Amino acid sequence: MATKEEIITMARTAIEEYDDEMAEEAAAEALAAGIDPIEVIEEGFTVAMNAAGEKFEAGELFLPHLIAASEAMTAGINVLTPAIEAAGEKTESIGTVALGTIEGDIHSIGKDIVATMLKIAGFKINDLGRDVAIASYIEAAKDADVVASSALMTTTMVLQIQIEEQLKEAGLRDSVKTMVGGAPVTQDWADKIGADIYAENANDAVVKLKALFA
Ligand code: HCB
Repeated sequence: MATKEEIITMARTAIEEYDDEMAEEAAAEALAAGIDPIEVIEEGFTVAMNAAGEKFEAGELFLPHLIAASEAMTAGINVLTPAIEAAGEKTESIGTVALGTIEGDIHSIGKDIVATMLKIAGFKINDLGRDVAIASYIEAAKDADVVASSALMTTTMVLQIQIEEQLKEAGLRDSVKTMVGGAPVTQDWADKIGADIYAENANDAVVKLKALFA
């Protein structure tokens, strides 16, 4: 049976070689070997995906490469998700989180991982999808305890301010907590716009939201 290091390497190679089948195989081998699926996602797929993003920025890769890499990552995650959900705690709902990728932004992989992890931690998820209009977050806030946005681009993260402002205008800001995340988002940014929580990754989102509702 392959070792953890070999499986993590295979997961990275699958992204580097845009190989959906290899990504599925790495995921299946990880499950068979009893390796934490989250570790495979974070140490394997995500590391290689971020490297692809850097190469894209440097002009060494082009959009079709990013699309192919993200398809491979999604294929691998699809194999892991049922196991992650099955291993999850079956608790009463702690609270409802309305979560979406912000207007103008179609990056959904990270948002989906956050949704899965929060779900297994006992939160009810209202997945708003991607390219979510600010008005849709405000509407969803009426039935949520947390409004969470994901932004992967510097050009779209600025719209997270709009969520704060429009929640205030609708008189809803005091009845919900807001969470922001996504690669360019930082704690400084969250503080600047007045978001309640910044989560660096899915695990951080779980820890911080659980603490909030403890
Ligand atoms: Co895309 N892209 N992309 N992309 N893309 C980025 C984001 C760049 C940084 C790449 C680069 O230039 N270095 C860049 C943005 C630059 C900027 O800031 N302005 C970029 C660009 C420019 C673009 C296009 C504009 C390219 C083009 O068309 N010319 C285009 C966007 C079109 C649009 O949105 N309107 C585009 C398209 C794509 C795809 C379709 C090929 C693909 C997305 C597929 C999909 O999501 N279904 C893609 C990908 C995959 C990336 C990179 C390579 C990886 C993103 C990713 O999935 N990471 C990314 C490079 C990078 O981010 N370093 C690149 C892995 C996940 C697990 O990490 O950070 O998303 P995550 O999520 C974490 C974490 O942030 C946190 O938890 C997650 C799990 O741990 N988190 C939250 C996330 N959301 C949260 C919300 C919360 O409330 C709390 C925590």
